[in-house]
Amino acid sequence: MSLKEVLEELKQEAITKISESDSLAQLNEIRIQILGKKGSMTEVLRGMKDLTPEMRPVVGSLANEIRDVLSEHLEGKKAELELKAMNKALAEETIDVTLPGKTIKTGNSHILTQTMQEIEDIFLGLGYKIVEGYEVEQDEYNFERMNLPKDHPARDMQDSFYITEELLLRTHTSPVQARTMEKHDFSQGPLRMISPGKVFRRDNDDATHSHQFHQIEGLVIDEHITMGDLKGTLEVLLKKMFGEERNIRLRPSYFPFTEPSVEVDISCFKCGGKGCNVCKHTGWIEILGAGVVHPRVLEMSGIDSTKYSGFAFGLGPDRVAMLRYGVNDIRYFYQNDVRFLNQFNVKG
Ligand code: FA5
Repeated sequence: MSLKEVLEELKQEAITKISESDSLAQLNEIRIQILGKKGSMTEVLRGMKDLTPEMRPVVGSLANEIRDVLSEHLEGKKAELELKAMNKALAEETIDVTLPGKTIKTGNSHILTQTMQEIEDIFLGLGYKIVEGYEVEQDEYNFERMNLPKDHPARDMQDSFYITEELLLRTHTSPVQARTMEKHDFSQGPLRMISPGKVFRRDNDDATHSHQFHQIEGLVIDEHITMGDLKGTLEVLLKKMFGEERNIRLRPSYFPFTEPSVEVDISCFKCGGKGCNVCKHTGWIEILGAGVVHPRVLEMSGIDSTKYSGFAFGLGPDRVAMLRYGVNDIRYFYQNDVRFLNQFNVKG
């Protein structure tokens, strides 16, 4: 067989091998076998030295031609196999976008936050502003300006955590009254505010007492404000919170910063007033302390008590939430047990 014929045969064989190969690795193997340094093509071309000088360029150019043809076939097959591999991978990695996704647990507001926000919304609707106070408060504002001078016996009802003699964790939200009153400009209209926040007392923790709890202070100051305005406002609040059919009752009480002072009860929402374990068989549930602002409190904050009067109240949202949701121990609110807290996940 002449060298030319050998080359032609090699070409045909190589083309068949290339077209039959079914992986990139195999194709690479074939390329080395034919065109590599020790490949069959190189082997054949070594025989060129035995050719006549006239035949050498003829066979040489044929060899180049064959090399080009085979390179083309190799490239073509390579592209074909790469495409096949990519399509296979795409088919295997297909994502079904209709499958349900992983649900992410987002948590929810604490039930006390939800309760306070609900109360805030009611008062915003009545035209009140929301004021924030300081949790670390001066004795001056927590007690003195609330008409509780040093050595006043009523200070015993609200024993505090002192940081220094003059600095303490506030025992109620009432100091926000003084801080707001002293800044208020009556030429801009009456003062109507609520102030929600944390308060602290040296109470022994039990089912209805916590050393840290919440209060929402309310204060309205204008000309001619009376106890009637207080009653009407609280009626709106408590009916919205506990139901339209609730009645409210004011009982005389004592706070140094209000005169007269009252405790406010609502008719029991469980038994409707007949008497049950929730209302301790009285038909009524105590919900907040309130009263007409003491003239001395107004004067100490620079307000003319002969012209202006006002009402104030202090509500315990922890107790409101306990009553509304039948929680029988206030400490559950502060134990961060998700089994308890998740019950109030409004998002479900
Ligand atoms: C006061 O703190 C007054 N500053 C409220 C007030 C404001 C009266 C304005 C008049 C005018 P009292 O100590 O009663 O009042 O507390 C008010 C409410 O806070 C109570 O009705 C109760 O709901 C809640 N509370 C009091 N102590 C605790 C406690 N240890 N744990 C949980 N809630 C409490």
